[in-house]
Amino acid sequence: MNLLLTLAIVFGVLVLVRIANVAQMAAELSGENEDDEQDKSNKWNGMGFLLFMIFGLALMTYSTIKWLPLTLPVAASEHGVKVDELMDLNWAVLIIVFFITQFLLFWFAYKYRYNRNKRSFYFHDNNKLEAIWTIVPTIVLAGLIVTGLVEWNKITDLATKEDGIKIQVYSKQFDFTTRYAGKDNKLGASFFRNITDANPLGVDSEDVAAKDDKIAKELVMPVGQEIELVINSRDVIHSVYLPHFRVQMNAVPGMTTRFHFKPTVTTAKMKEITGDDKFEYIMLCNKICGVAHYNMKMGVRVLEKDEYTKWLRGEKKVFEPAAATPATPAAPADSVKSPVASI
Ligand SMILES: [Cu+2]
Repeated sequence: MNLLLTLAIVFGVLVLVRIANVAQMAAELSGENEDDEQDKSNKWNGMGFLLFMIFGLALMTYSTIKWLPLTLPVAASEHGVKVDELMDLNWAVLIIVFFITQFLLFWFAYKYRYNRNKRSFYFHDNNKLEAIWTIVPTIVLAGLIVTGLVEWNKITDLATKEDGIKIQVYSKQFDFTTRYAGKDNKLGASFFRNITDANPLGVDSEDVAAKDDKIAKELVMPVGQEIELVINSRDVIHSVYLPHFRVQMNAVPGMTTRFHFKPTVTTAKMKEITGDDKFEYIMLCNKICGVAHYNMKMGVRVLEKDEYTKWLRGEKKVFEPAAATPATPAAPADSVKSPVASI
């Protein structure tokens, strides 16, 4: 079938070439001026450029408008609103420049097609022109970069934000686990050698701060409160990605990364905003971390403060009082079920 198709295409092209040759010979025989032929051909090529431009730009505009509803809804975090503003500004500049340059590209191809009556104007250089096309993009780009950097520094500046509710996001191939700091807002220390089936995060059972730590399989946050995600990985690099909150931070084995932000829209409210009863926030792994990477995700909910407190009360502790007694502190090497070589 493929062979037939290839042969059909090859013969099709050959036929077209023959037809073009015959047309040319016919024109020569009928005594038409070769230059006129050339002019006509150039004109059609120029028109072709214009048609292609109109078709391409119309298609681009149409598909942008058509698929726009599939993009993310309004940002559900305080800094996310700023991120979106910067994104919109960048898009505005890009779209304006895109339309101007595309128009000029195709218009020039049409307007300045070969014409034997016109001679091109030669000049060696033009300082004014060069200054304009150097200075204008420099100012625009510097403006975009500086505003972006200022915002980025605000987002990542943890020094002034030590008041957040601490939630650990622990990543491994191929799932996330969350740990909530409890009343003292201190996460108990953890160490990979402590990892057992009963203690998947390797939390130190001797650490007083760990006593009230709670563990869960979803990320639940109270609305309007500063949240500090404390991010770790057990094996390879993962990435904690919360698209609706415009949050992303790598989870790196052997070190702790953090992200500080404030959720501003509850799940219930976002259902209203999107008009989608089934809407749920989601956390995804955004670093290709292995075969099941595509399925590495966790449900996220943003609740009113009292709902959050109620929910947290119902979750289980890392060390339930009964299970805490037989736990062996400073576990010897033979108790290590999942050694992690990378730390
Ligand atoms: Cu991953």
